[in-house]
Amino acid sequence: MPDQKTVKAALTKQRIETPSWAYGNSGTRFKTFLQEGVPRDPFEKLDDAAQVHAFTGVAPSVALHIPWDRVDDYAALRAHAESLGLELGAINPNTFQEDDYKLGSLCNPDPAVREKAQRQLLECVDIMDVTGSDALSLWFADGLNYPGQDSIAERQERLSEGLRIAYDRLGEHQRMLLEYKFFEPAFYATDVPDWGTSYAHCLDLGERAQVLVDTGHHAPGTNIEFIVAFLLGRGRLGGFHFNSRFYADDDLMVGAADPFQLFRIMHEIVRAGALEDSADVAFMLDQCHNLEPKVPALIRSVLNVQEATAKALLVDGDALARAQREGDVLGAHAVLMDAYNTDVRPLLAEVREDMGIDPDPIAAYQRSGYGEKIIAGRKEGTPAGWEA
Ligand code: PSV
Ligand code: MN
Repeated sequence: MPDQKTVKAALTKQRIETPSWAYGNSGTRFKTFLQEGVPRDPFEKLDDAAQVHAFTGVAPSVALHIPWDRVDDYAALRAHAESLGLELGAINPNTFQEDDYKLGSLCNPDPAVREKAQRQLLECVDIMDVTGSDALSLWFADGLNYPGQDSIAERQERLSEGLRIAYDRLGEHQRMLLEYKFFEPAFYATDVPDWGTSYAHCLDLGERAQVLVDTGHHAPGTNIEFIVAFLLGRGRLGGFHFNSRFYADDDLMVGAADPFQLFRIMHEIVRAGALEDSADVAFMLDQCHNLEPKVPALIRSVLNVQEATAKALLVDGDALARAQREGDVLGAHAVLMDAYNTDVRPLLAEVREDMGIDPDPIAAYQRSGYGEKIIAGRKEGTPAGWEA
């Protein structure tokens, strides 16, 4: 059995990045529901993120989305993050909310639009230089709604060209993450629809290009842990966007829809030693909280990732390997299920006590009065959100 000390040490060192956009207003295709107390700018998003970190102890970095988080002075934003004990994480260029991008960004048939998108990626690398972020995290809404609308093959060439320009601009300690999504907003063909397409582009680009797995971006029934295991084996798993889905890209709190899937993913991570910092796998959340209050929802998500991780760490690797070698199908499955069925909440409570934080982060947050404080203090101004 894995010893408790090792398991606890791994849980203490785990890092989960929260997305700036999860603190702002968001919505469904039909409506953006406004919440009270929502941050009005990226600085206030960081204030909220600091709460998630304060109560969980494992969420010290925040991903930014540009232009949603555009500021005049990124050094000041970085300084604000550092004053809160935070770091600025992955930079995500948004090339999907301008009219120019109606027919795509890097894959657009119009060279002027492609150039505009390329410039936007380069601007994001400039921002990374100031914020100290190590990852340029790319997702493209590019795709087609109708057969014949554009050339699928030529769009791949345009994509290669645009990615190459951004990749070549990266500094030595920076990397590119390429996220895929099987549909939406395009319905007939998406330009980076799956991990295979992303992987192929990453191979072309070079070692510092890696695949980003957003757990909501697969067809129903896809075996995501297979993808994770494969990419880990090739050194090309750059990170995750964790969230839950019941139907499409639902962006619900991770671990809400299928905690067993999350455990299976974390099992592959632990097996490959990829929890270690040196593995450079970024564990990021990518969620929208439309009904539930945002800060406690993010805390809940962090706890869900921790629980799945703790269970994965409890898998008896020796017993599993033995059963697998002997072809003991039921025995091997039982080893995995024993770990999954363990109630890890007491163990995590101990980990938190050892870290000097409250064993029940959600209750502690609710007691803190922060939720009431932001509702009272952020009455004026425009709340941050998808349209901002
Ligand atoms: C797209 O659905 C996505 O998963 C990408 O990561 C975006 O950057 C993010 O959601 C926010 O729109
Ligand atoms: Mn995502």
